[in-house]
Amino acid sequence: MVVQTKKQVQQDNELLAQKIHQNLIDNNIKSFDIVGAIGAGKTAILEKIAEKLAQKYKILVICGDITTRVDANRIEQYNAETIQINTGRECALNAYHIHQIIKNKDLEKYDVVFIENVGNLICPSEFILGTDKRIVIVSITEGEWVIEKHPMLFKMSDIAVINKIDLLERLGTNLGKMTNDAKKINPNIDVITTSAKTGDNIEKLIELMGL
Ligand SMILES: Nc1nc2c(ncn2[C@@H]2O[C@H](COP(=O)(O)OP(=O)(O)OP(=O)(O)O)[C@@H](O)[C@H]2O)c(=O)[nH]1
Ligand SMILES: [Mg+2]
Repeated sequence: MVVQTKKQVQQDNELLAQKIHQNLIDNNIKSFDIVGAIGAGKTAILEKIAEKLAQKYKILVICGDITTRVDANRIEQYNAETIQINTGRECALNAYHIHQIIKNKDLEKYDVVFIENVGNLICPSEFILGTDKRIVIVSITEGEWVIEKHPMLFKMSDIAVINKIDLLERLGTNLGKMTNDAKKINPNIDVITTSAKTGDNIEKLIELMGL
């Protein structure tokens, strides 16, 4: 019997993620994984992105959730191909989940791959997935302390999205603190505020992604 330590599992995950990334690069695919708290607006933002980009690019979206096909069905309405992974009791996707999907796909068909991770700000920090960029999404409804209290994903992300700014006046959340916290944790991170409801700054986010 072989008992793997957590560190070994993460190392194996990293190797597989590197293989996935090379495979995506070899097929000229731009790839992004989206992490963030439950209900922060990951799917809503992907819906908006798919709505704007599905004419221009052939998009594949892989959605991770404990159960259901709700998110994949939502995004599919905007002409992106979707695959839903149900993780059961696992609180994050890992490279093995992505490998299972990618290995059976004709990757030449796609231009962009998005992966929406299971909603939470903790577990996804343990596993990289082999994408070009990681995007972390929080919203102002989670309170201005959410970034300060969950620094891990901000350390390892390229773009931080603060969503639901259409609700700012009503909630009075300290947006400046949230932006400063993200920059303090990771000076290289791009911070952008959005509203998936009104579409505010979605174009700018797409630009930041280089799409
Ligand atoms: N007012 C407002 N509501 C939003 C915005 N973005 C998302 N919502 C709403 O917030 C709720 C959760 O949005 P989702 O897109 O499902 O969030 P999620 O991060 O994908 O959630 P999980 O996949 O369950 O982790 C939905 O009712 C959305 O309509 C926004 O910018 N403004
Ligand atoms: Mg979702």
